[in-house]
Amino acid sequence: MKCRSENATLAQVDDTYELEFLRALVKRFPTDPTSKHFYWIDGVRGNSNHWLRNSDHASLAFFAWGSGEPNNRFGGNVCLALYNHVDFYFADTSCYENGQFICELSDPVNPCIQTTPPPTNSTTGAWVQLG
Ligand SMILES: [Ca+2]
Repeated sequence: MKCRSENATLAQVDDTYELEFLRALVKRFPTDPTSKHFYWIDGVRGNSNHWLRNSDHASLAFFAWGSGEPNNRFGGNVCLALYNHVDFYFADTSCYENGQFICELSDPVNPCIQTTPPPTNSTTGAWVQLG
């Protein structure tokens, strides 16, 4: 998994503060409104609508679903992402969608984001890696 190679995990979005930090960050990246943009965060669907962390399989407690989500559209929506068509709130989606990975280091003050292309401005406290 992409984050693990950086000694990080997928971003664990545990509260409104982290959510809004990441929403503001991803909104700095170029977005084509006619395309789908997914930013993967830590969460995998267990049974029915029970969501777990990938890392330790703890139950997710914080959700910020976008309008109409989770809808399990076309079935198999077992991955969790911030999605541009719901203003970068949570969406359940197929893990096979083409998305970017938001990684989080164990230091919660310094989350990192891996994506291309880079944001137009660097963000204090964020760390950007191309590739
Ligand atoms: Ca969905």
